[in-house]
Amino acid sequence: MEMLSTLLPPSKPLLKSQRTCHSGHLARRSQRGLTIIEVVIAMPVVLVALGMLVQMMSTGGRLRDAGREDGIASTAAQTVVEEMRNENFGSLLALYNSDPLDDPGGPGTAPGNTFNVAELAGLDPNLPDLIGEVILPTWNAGSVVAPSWQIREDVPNDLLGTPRDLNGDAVIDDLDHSGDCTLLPVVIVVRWRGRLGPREIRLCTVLAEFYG
Ligand SMILES: [Ca+2]
Ligand SMILES: [Ca+2]
Repeated sequence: MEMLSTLLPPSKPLLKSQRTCHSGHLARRSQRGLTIIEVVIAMPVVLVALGMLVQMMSTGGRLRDAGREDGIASTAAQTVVEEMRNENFGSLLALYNSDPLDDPGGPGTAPGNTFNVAELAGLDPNLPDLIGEVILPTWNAGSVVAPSWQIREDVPNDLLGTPRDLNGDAVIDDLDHSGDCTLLPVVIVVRWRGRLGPREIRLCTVLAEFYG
């Protein structure tokens, strides 16, 4: 053993600076490796989070647009009702039916039973411009080419609440009440194709004639 120790020089202990350099190198390698692993693990998470954020922003945008469309449609329907309230009660049938020939101011001068909401009609070029409709408890006693519109109590319509008494005699009959009705149920419908697809709002009300 004495001989071996003589022949083989004793291994030199590492200097402190050498140990520090070696361990620092290992640490940097470890750190670099961990950083790459972390990036690889984090990338899908970041991508999923970004995807969810984009989806949330897109959904939020569609909902905001749909809310704005509903507001436009509601305002348009309410405007038509206000215009009807400002008209002579006895002229409402002629003003808001589909026959332009009986318009009180001359043929084609009345609003009729349809109306346009330009901001909504423009969303889909395939839809007609007239996307609003006025529905009254009417009955055509004439024909398609020569209509004769009446106000009737016996027309079944859930939205209008008919059959119902419209002239205050507590009787529901099948007569024409365009000359003596005191209540006129009205439904305003607006249909359009918006950001969330086909949409529709209905405004149901009852106009009444008041005697001063
Ligand atoms: Ca008319
Ligand atoms: Ca009646």
